[in-house]
Amino acid sequence: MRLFHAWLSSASRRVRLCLAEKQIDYESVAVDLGKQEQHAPAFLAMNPNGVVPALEIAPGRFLHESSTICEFLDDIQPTPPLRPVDPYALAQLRNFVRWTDEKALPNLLILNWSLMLQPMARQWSDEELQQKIARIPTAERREAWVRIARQPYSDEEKAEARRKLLLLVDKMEAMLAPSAWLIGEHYSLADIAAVPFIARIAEIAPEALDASASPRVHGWWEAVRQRPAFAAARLQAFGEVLQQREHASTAGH
Ligand SMILES: N[C@@H](CCC(=O)N[C@@H](CS)C(=O)NCC(=O)O)C(=O)O
Repeated sequence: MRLFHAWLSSASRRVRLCLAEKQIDYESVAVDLGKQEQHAPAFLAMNPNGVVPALEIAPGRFLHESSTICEFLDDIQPTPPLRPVDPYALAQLRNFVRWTDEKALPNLLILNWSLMLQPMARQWSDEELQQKIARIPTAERREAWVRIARQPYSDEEKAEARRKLLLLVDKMEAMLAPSAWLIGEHYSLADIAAVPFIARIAEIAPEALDASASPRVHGWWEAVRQRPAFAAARLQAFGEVLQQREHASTAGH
């Protein structure tokens, strides 16, 4: 298999975590989101939405949507199982994953893009921007790129995005009352879906994960970080990556 992904992307991280839990070997192909490699025709042939990740499961056969990819991986490699057998618990798992996609990701996007993409996108000329936008296949992402290039999110908007992202912690605190994991007794795709978001919250709002503020999520996060798959998935801190980039650009001058 070949995984086309970005190291800092939450959806990519989700798939890397799943591949690591399953101990499935794969070739890693990094896609540079800043250079819009995800909008190139060759990438759109793998994922028509123009976003990472895309997984090549056999020569010329591709899958997209991180939640779909994870369920596919759980089907083809059943051990360790990452979904409950009980249909009701499975439906709950899917609703939670959908919640992270629909409610948490858009808010994380505002924060991450402001940090990683806006400094570069604001420098594009109108002509460059038009050319780049023309390659983006979805209206939603065309708007997101125009927004980040021309109308940066205000501090109020970022604070609101942060507040909404943190609702995930409250949701998880409630879900973790009966067990150490989000759905049922075992680590599952629900936990995997949450990990990239909590990893980011650990950087931008660590106090939200304190034992005093959210004791169950605190314990969950400790347990997650002890899993060998967590290390294998390489969720490097944004701060570290930014520092490395800074260092590389000053070293080049
Ligand atoms: N629902 C998709 C979301 C994928 C997604 O939004 N990927 C982001 C990174 S986390 C991306 O590729 N952004 C670049 C862009 O929109 O141009 C999934 O779960 O696979």
